[in-house]
Amino acid sequence: PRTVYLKDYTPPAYLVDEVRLTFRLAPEATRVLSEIRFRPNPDAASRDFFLHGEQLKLISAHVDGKAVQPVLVEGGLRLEAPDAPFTFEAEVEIDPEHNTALEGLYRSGGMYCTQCEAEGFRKITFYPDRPDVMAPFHVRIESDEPVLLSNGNPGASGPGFAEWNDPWPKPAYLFALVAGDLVAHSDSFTTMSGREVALNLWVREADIDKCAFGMEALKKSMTWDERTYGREYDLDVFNIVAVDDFNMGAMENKGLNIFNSSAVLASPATATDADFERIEAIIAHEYFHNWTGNRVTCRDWFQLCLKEGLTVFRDQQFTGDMRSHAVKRIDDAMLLRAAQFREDNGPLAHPVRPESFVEINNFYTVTVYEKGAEIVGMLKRLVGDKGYRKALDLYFERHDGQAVTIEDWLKVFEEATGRDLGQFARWYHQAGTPRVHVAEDWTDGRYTLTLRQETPATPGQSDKQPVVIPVAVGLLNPNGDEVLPTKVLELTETEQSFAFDGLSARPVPSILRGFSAPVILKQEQTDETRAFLLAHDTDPFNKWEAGRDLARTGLLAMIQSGDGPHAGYIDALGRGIADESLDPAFRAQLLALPGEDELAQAIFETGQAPDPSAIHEAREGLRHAIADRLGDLLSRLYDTHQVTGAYSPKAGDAGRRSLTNAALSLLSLTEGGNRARNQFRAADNMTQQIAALGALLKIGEGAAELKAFEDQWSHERLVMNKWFGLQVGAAQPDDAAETAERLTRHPAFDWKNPNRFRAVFGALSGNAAGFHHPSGAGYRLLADWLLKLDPLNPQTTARMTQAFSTWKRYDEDRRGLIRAELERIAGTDGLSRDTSEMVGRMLA
Ligand code: B3K
Ligand code: ZN
Repeated sequence: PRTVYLKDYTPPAYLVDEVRLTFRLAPEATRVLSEIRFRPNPDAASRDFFLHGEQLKLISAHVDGKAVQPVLVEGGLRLEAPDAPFTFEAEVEIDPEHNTALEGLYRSGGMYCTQCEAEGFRKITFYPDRPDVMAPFHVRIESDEPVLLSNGNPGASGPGFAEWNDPWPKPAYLFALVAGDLVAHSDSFTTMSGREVALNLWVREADIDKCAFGMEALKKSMTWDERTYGREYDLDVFNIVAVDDFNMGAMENKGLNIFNSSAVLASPATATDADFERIEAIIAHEYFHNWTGNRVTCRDWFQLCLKEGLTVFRDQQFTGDMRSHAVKRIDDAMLLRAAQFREDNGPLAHPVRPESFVEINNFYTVTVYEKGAEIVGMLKRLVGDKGYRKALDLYFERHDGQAVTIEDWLKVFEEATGRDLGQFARWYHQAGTPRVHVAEDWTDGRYTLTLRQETPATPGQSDKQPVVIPVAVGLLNPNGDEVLPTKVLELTETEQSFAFDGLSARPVPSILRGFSAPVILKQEQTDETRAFLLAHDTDPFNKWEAGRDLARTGLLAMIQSGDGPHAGYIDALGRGIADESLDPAFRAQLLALPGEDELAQAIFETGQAPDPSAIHEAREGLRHAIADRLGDLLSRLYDTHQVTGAYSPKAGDAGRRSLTNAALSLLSLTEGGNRARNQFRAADNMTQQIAALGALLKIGEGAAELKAFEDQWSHERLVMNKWFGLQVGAAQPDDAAETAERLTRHPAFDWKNPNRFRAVFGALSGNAAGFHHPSGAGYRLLADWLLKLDPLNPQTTARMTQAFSTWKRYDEDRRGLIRAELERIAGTDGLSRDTSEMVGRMLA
C-alpha cells in the first residue's frame, strides 16, 4: 500500500465550480448521476485530470455532452481533459446494501445514509475527493422512502423525489444523504441577526422520546457560538439524523449532521448522566464544526488537527461554561493521560500534524484531537483572551471559504498578537510527551524554580527540541495562604530558572496549575506536601492533582515495595471528600483512583515491567482499605447527597449522583450488596440503575439483577450495549475473556454493529488485568474477532487493534503472546490497508 506524504502536496489540477448529483436509490443498485463543472486551476503545475473512485461501476461518461471512455486506473479514472472549463458527466452504479464498511453510501436498519470523511465520497461517484476542492452542491434524490435529506436548503420536492441546494462551497467529505422512514423532533432557532432556522432531529419512530435533550443541546450550542465566537448559523435548516450503524460518534456534514444513535439519543430511563454530558458535548462539537471545519476547512488531511483540535477545544470550553470548568478540566486531563499519553509513549506515537499516512482513517486519534485541543489552549493562555479572540476573528475573516493549513492558523495569531510562534509550532510536528523536571532552591529569601524539559524519542523522531511550555505556577505560604497567585512561566529553553523575591518563608509551589500544558511533571514531593496542597491549594486542578499524586505514589509503593495502603493518604482523602464547600462532582473525582493502565505505564517508566495482576490487586486492595477506613463517612455522604425529586441530567444533580455512586461502589466492598440491591430496585433512571448493577457485579453478586436488567431492556439497543459492556468490564481477571466469549454467543450479539462489537471488546481491552491475563486468552479472543471483522469493517477493526499497542511494556511471556497475535493478524491474507498499517506500526 502506498504511503502519502505531506511534503508531496500539490494543488489540484482542476477546480470545481458546481456539482449536480442525482441519486436513484435502490438497495443493491443505486444509480448516481453527476454533472460537475471543472475549470483548470491557475495555481496548478499539471493538467493531469484524475478523479478518485472506488467500488464504482461506471455506466457512462461525457465531457461537454460527448461520450468519452475514461481510463480506469487503481483508485479512480483518468481522462484527456480540455485546458479550459468543461462539464464532466458520469453515471455510476453502487451497492449500498452490501456496504458493510459503513463508508460511502450504505444501509443501516433499512435506511440509507452516508459517511464520507475522510475519503468515502469516492465510493459514491468519481470526483476529486480531496478537501482543497470546494464547490456548491445541488442534489436530487429519487426514492419512495418517506424522508429524503441532503445538505443545504430544501428545494423542490414531490412524491418520490426531493432536491437540496447547498450554496456554501464545501469539500466532498462534507457531503451527506439520508433516506428512510424517519420522524422528526422539530424546533426552531432565531439567529443573532434575526434569521429563523428550522431544526430537526430525525429518528426512528420508537426513539422519538429520546430527542428532547439533544435538541436543547443544539440550541444551547448555537447561542453559545454566537456569544463566544460571534459565529452565526448560515442555512435555513439544520438537520440531525440518528443511525445505529456508525463507525464513530458523529459527523459534521454541512447542514445534515449524522450521529451514531448512542451520541444523540437519551432519556432519563435509558441514558446515564455521563451519556447526557457526552451527547451535549458531541452535539456542540459537530455544530461548532460548521465554522471550524466547514466554512474554513483543511487543505489536506495532514491538517486534520486544524479543525479537530480547535473544535475539541471549543467543545471543552462549551462544556465548562454549561457545567463546571474545574470538573471539566480534570476530566479532560484524565482522558489525555489515559489515552493520549499512552499513545505518545508507544509505537503509535505521531505528531499532532502527522507527516505521512497509509490510511488517513487511522489518524483520527487522541493525539490529533485531544493534544490538538491542548495546543489551542496553550496558545490562548500565551496570547491572552483578547489576543485569542482577535486571532480567531482574523482567522474567520481571512479564511472563510478556504482550505487552509496549520501555518495559516499560526500566522493569524502572529499577526493579531505580534508574537513569534516559530518555536511554538514545534508542538505540531514533534511527537512525544515532554517531561518537565522541577528543582527548587531557597537561599537568602529568594525562591528559585528551575525547570528542565526533555521529550523522549518517538518512532521516526529521535532528536527532540525544546518546546514552548506555559507553566502556570502559584506559591503558598507554609500556613496555607496563597502568596503568589497564578502566574504563567514560559519555559522555552531546555533548562530555565525563575526567581521569586519578597517572600517571608520558603513557599510551597503549586506547579502546572489548571494542567497548563500536556506534559508530565517530574517533581520530588513528600506525601506531607501533597496532603498540604490537597488541603490548601486554591487551584482546583492542582488540589485534585495532589490527591491523585498521593494515590499514585501510594499504589506504586504497594505494587513495587509491598507496602500496605497508606493511611495518611486515606485520611487526607477523607478530609477532601468531607469538605462540604467543594462541588460533589469534584469530590467524586477525588475518589477516582488512577486506572490500571495508567499505573502500568507509570511502572514501566520506572524501568520495570508492569504486572497487570499485581496492579489490579493493589488497586482493589486500596479500594478496600478506603472503604474500611472511611466507611462511616462514605455512608453518610451516600445518605446526605441523594438527589430527591424528578430526575434531571443537569450538572448539580449529576455531581451528587457521581459522588453517591462512587461511595456505593466502595461501600459494597465491605458491606455486601444490600445497599446496591436497594438502589437498583428503587432506581427510576439509568444512572442509578447501572451504578447499582455495576457495584453488585464487582463483588460477584447481582445475577438476578443482571437478568432483570436484560428482561427490562432487551428492546433498547443502546441500553443493551451497556449490559454487554458492564459484564466484561466488571469481570474478575480470571473470567474476563470467558465472559466476553460467552457474550459473543448471546443471540443479541450483533457483531457487525460497531457499538455492539465495541461494547464487548472495548470492555475486554479496558479490563486490564483480564485482558492481560497470563493465559493469553484475552489476546487470542480479541485477535480472532478482529480478523473476523476486518473484511467487513476495516475502520473499526483497525481502531480496535490499539488494545495491543502497549505490548512492549510487559514481561517476556506477555510480549511473546501479544507479538504472536499481532503477527497472526499481520500475516493474514487480504488484510485491510487500515489494519495492516496499524499492526505494522505496532510491530515495527
Ligand atoms: N469529523 C468526524 C470524524 C470523521 C472520522 C473519519 N474516520 C467527526 C468529528 O470529529 O466531529
Ligand atoms: Zn470533529
